[in-house]
Amino acid sequence: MKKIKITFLLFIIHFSLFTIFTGCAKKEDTIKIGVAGPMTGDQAKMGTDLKNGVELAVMEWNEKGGILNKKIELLAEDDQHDPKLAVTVANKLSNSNAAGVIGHWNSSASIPASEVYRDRGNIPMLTPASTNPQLTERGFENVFRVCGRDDQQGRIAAEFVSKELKIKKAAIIHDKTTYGQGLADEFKKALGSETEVVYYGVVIQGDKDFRAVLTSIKEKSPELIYFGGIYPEAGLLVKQAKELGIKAPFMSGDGTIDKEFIKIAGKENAEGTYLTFSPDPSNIPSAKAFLDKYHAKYGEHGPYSIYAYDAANILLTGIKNAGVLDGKKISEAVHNIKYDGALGAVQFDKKGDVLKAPYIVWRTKDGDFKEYWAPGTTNK
Ligand code: ABU
Repeated sequence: MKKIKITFLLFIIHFSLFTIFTGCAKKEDTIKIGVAGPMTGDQAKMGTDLKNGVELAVMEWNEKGGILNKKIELLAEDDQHDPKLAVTVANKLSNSNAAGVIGHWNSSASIPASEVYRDRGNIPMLTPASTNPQLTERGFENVFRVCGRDDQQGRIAAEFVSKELKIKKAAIIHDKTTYGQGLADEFKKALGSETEVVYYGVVIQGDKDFRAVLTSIKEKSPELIYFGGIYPEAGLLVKQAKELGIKAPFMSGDGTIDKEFIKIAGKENAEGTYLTFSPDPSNIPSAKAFLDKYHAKYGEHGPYSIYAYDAANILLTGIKNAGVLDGKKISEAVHNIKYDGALGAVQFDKKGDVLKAPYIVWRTKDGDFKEYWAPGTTNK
């Protein structure tokens, strides 16, 4: 009887170990990468653009056989642009053995999430969109930014306002987020002495009624209103400013340059808004194949779809070059890449920032965004 019991016990142990090992082996049949951003909520359009760009890159790699003889599996996570949720998402992706992550979209999510990825094995994190300088100023070896920085775009916005528009009185508002406040402050810092800041104030992200702030701004008669923030609030600010009879043009940054902004503001109200962003990819020959594929599969691209696509391709090339699923080694490989992507040549400096990040000024016209001004040029 005792012998039967021992045999039965051994069988159970053997069966459990077999299940565990085959289960693990099954999980390791793929190489996982994460994509994280605001997939639901008021900024869901940005998360979706991000996911689509990454998904397209993963599909192309899988069609060519994957990496290291394995298919790539994409894990999409929603941080709802919430810093605490971003940490939860980062832990979840780390627990799932993601070899790298494309994301997050918001600087306020990317900064806390990057600490998790670093602490969980230097998992490389490539953000296509987070522009706050602090992200790469901390010297993390696993953090990369495929886009530019707010000190760069704030400077270009300020040069345009002071030197090109020759604005004498400007109002500045921001949404109190890492990105919004950071950008507004970079803009303020870079303004020439010829432009006086007659109002500096805040709005709360998620609020819907900005009439009190706008009424205070109107009393100061600024010639331009600069907003550091994202399109849901930017759209309402522009709409309500027009309703209050404010004639001063609006200016904002890359967080506002999406058709959702025009939808929320209303086509007529949005007309003449200035925005800083990188040049139009439709004029970049290397972007054509990506844009054609993206449009056929998902419809119109968003501002950061192409950045997400290039970021995913760089990460996957890094994994291939490293030859192992080790965060430190993949991060090192990404640092060494000179990538020729849809956006052109991409290479990182020691901090993980791109070597080149051109910003220009766009302007809304006829319900769309048009390139308007580049540093060193004039529209007069
Ligand atoms: N740079 C656009 C908005 C995303 C962020 O940096 O928070």
